[in-house]
Amino acid sequence: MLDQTSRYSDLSLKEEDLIADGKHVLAAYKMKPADGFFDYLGTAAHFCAESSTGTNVQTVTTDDFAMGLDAICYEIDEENELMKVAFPIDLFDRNITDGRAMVVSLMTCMIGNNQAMGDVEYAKLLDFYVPPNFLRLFDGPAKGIKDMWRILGRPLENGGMIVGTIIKPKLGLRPKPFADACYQFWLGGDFIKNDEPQGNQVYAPMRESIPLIVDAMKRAQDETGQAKLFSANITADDPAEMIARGEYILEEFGFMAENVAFLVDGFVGGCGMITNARRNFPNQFLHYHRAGHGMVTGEESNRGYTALVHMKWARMSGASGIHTGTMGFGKMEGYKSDTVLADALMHDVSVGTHYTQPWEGMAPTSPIISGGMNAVRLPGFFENLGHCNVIQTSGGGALGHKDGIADGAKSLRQAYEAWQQGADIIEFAKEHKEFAGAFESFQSDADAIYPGWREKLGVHK
Ligand code: CAP
Ligand code: MG
Repeated sequence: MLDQTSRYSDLSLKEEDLIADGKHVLAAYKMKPADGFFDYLGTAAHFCAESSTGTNVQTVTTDDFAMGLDAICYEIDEENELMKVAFPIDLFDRNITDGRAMVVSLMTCMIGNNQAMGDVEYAKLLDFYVPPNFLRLFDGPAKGIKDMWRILGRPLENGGMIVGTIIKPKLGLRPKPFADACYQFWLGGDFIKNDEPQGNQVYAPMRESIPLIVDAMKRAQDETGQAKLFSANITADDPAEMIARGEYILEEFGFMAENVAFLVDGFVGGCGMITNARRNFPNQFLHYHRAGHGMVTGEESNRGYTALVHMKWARMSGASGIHTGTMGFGKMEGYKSDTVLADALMHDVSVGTHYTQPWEGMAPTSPIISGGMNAVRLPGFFENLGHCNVIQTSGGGALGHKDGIADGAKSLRQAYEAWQQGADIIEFAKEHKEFAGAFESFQSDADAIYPGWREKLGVHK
């Protein structure tokens, strides 16, 4: 196989110069060469060829102009299996409709054919940097958590936790019991989402479910005097189906259209599905569910990309909110260091694992914290994250509360309020029965996090 080191690597390049120049997307990979082919730099060079202008042999058609678009390996640290690549931004595809850039083209080059090369044992995209002049060509979010705070009458800065749930069972609930559960949750909570597989199943046709959900929302708003929010799943293979679902849902919500977000299963659906929703329904909060991401983002996966990369792509594609995980406090894999994910989504300059990214005013994407959470687990989560400006959804953590769904919702809000106030959690629980009820409902969590809680709360069973 052709050794392409001289053409596709240049270790004299300086990262700060590449950033100052503003003409390259920079990418850090964890990479291990397969045995029997090239040395580390040679493998990195071949990886760059396959990710930009080359293949495994020299082609007669390549001219100087094409070579100017070569992706270049500019740094390696073999001992730490690290390589860094500079991709000229002119490699990437642009819309003929409006000249804007597209995430799918970044993915095709940065984690496309290079993911299964015979001479590369593995390569995983760890982090990337986009120069501001290129970043502004991506849509970015149209709506965000601030729009939810505005609807809920909260402060538009630090408006705090959106108290949410996912109506369980994940599948199998027919329209009336589904809507009844919604009403109950909305008596104490703010936000309800479809679970990611729920849509238009034969036992719960959307045309039956949505009108009942709208009615439940109206009754809960009347009962509580507070606005309520729903995230309806419009995920579908066919863009026309997605648009038909979105239009139908907006028609049914009518003057409450601002109260409905659109849920899209963006990992399995792909970035095109996110853009279809983002560009056809720019007035709706775009809720990105990431089910399936674990196949590439998991720590044990040495291929694909990290959750950090996933979050950055989601913000660039225009997600208003994306599931960010529970940073080790819930049921899914996660790490306390995952706060870097929230940073990449929310801030105007985010410090990643390998690059600091200026977002130059691109709207933030709200972290959606979900997966095995409940009122007992929440204070520890907030302590680690350092704030509560997130959308939080607890399915089992609300619908599994011993005193019912409304009390489950109230327990979540009380957990948030307790942390916000810096209160002693057990003392706060003594004064708030729904919160105390969560300790009794999720006793193994309470035992693990607050040993001795039974005596302190006077619970004897
Ligand atoms: C949470 C959830 C979400 C997970 C996805 C579930 O339900 O509805 O899909 O949060 O994980 O089905 O597990 P529970 P992530 O609250 O009952 O666990 O948010 O990490 O993408
Ligand atoms: Mg789910």
